[in-house]
Amino acid sequence: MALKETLKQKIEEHRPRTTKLTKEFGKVIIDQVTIEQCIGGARDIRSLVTDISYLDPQEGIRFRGKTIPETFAALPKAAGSAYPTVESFWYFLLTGDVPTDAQVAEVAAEWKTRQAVPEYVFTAIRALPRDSHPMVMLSVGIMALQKESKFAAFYNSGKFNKMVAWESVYEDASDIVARIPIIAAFIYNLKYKGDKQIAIDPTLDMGANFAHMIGQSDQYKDVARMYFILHSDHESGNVSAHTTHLVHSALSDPYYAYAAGLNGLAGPLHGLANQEVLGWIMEFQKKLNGAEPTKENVTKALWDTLNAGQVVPGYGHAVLRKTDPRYTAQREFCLKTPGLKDDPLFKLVAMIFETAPGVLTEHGKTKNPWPNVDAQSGVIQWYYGVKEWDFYTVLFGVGRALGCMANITWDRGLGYAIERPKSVTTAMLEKWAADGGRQLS
Ligand code: NMX
Ligand code: MLT
Repeated sequence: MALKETLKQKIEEHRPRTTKLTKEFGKVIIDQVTIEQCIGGARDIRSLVTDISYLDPQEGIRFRGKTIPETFAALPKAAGSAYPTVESFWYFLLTGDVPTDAQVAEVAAEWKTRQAVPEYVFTAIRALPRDSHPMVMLSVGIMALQKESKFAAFYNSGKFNKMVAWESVYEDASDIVARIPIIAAFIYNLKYKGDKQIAIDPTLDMGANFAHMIGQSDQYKDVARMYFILHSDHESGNVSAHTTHLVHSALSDPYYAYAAGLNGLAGPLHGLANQEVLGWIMEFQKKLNGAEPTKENVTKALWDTLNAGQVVPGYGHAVLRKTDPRYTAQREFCLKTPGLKDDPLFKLVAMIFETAPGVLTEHGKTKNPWPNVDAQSGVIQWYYGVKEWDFYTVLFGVGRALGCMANITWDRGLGYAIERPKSVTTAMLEKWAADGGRQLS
């Protein structure tokens, strides 16, 4: 069965579960909210539902119930590669099923029919100053594509129907995931390669074609596949996924929603941390002035950052309390890649990994002194020659589209409501504080 038919069946089978929960068990309490959470970024409040991925603080992410190694092991691989195609992962994220080779081939063929980007999108990006941040360019590219939205057209057709609205979200979602790597490659070539563009190779899978379009080596094809899969989804409370979900909950179409998500991803505490990590490392190397990095000088650099009131980029997490398995997956990739494991930058990142958790623990503020995904990702890009580190968040944004688009397809399938949490005033909090706590009604 084709992906959309399978999805239709799954959504229809799932709907009664959601209806039963809201109708029969809607008043069951699953959490309570403290003043600290209310002021402190809604940390840990259980108020979102997704079955696409789940983040355990100790274990890290599971996609559709599978850890990262289980996901990589289970999915069909790209020809001649140890890594799955992004197309197979998309099928898996949407349906929870490991696709057959034939099902993957269908997705790949479908993406090829969707991936042509209209010229006006490139014209809009070219109109920006060349020194605009590449995340601005990506966001503008996605917004420019909005006029293509099938969901918006369906809404405006006068025939809008909640039960089938997910189908046009699926169409937009599929167009976005097929086109975003093309836009990203265009931005890369525009900004850093004098606008020398490389045409799509229609014989290649998504990751391999991206490598080809940015003029990369064959080895980079696996880097792209691994990178896009690892960055795809981190349950739905992170800034980019939550923003996409929130904006789409107003029935803004997937283009509006994902451009908003990308704008959140561009924050230095979120996706932009990958650019910050490389910036931090380069600054540190400059200060070393040719000397070898040691535990002592890395410790000093970490303290200099902390004493200047800055965060150590790539460390800490709002949910995780252990080393991010996405960090580990990339570290293992480095360790098994001849050349990369002996690369001076990898060695420095490994030294920071040895040093930073102790320094952050001594500093005593962060609840999680361990590295997150961003601490390791830039080193791999750098090694393969993608040295323009302000581009790294764009790579994150290409991967994150998979998770955000799968989530909002299901949001519409299950008819999730417009999101609208309740505000309180400071005076109310002060009154509840003085009363020694408010009884939940
Ligand atoms: N370096 C220095 N201080 C830190 C760090 C860090 N890496 N992480 C947290 N803290 C501080 C934090 O600023 C806060 O200080 P204050 O009380 O003065 O406001 C205190 O520790 C408690 O914060 P936590 O509760 O541990 O972390 P929170 O959930 O608020 O924030 C992050 C999570 C990820 C925003 C935070 O750890 C951070 O800023 N890390 C560095 C940036 C980064 O790597 N972001 C990428 C996250 C992954 N991603 O790709 O999105
Ligand atoms: C992410 O991948 O979105 C980040 O790790 C941040 C998060 O989960 O909050």
